[in-house]
Amino acid sequence: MAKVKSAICWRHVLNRYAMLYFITSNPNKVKEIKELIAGRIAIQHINYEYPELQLDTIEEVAMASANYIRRMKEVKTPFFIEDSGLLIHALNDFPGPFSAFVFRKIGNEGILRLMDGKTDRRAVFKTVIAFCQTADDEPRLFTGTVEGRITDNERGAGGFGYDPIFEYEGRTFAEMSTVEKNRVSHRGRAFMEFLRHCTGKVGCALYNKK
Ligand code: ITT
Repeated sequence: MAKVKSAICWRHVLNRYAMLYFITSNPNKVKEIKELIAGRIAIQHINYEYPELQLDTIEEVAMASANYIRRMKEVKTPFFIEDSGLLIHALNDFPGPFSAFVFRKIGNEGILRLMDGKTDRRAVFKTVIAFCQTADDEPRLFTGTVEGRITDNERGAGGFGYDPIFEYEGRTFAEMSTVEKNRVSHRGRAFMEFLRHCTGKVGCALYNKK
C-alpha cells in the first residue's frame, strides 16, 4: 500500500509558484485537492467548463484539454486541469475516457447492471493532471492510479461520482472520509506526483512504499 508521507517540501512549491490555478467545473475535485494541501500552498479554483473531448485515452483528453485552455486569451498561469476515469477490466477498460458521459447517461446503477453476473470485478481509477507553467509551454502530465473492485451494490454516503461502487481494501471510496480517500486515491497520487515536480527536488519522497 502507498502511504502519503507527512513531510512534503511545501516550501519549495511556494518558492516556485506563488499561485497555482486549478481549472475544473467539478467542485468535488476542488474539495479533495484543498483538503490535501491544507492551506500550505495557494491554489485558486477557476470554475470553467471546457469542451468534453472524446479521445481514446485519459492522457490524450488531459493533454488536449490543457492545450485548448492555454490558447485562450484570458488564460491565467501557471494552471493545471485533471481528467479522471474508471477502467473496468471485465468491460475492456470501459468507461475510461468516457467516464463523465457514461456517468451522466447511466450512472452507478447502469454500471452495476453492465457488471451483472461478472465474476471479475477488478477496476482501476486513474487521474491525469496536465500542467502548464505558461501559455507557451506544452502541458506536462502527472498520473495517479489505484486498483480496486466494483461492488455488487452502491455503498456509502460520502465522495461523489463512482465512489459508491469502487471498493478499495474492503471499503468503497464513498465510505471513506476525504482524508482517507486522498491517502490512497488516483487523485491524491497524481497530485503528489505533480507536487514532486513542483518541489524540483530529487529525494523529496512523497510516498512510503510498504
Ligand atoms: P472537469 O472535467 O471539469 O474537471 P468532470 O466532472 O467532467 O470535471 P472528469 O471528466 O475528470 O471530470 O470525470 C469523469 C467522471 O468520473 C465524472 O462523472 C466524475 O464524476 C467521475 N469521477 C472523477 N473523479 C472521481 C472520483 O475521485 N471518484 C468518483 N468519481 C469520479
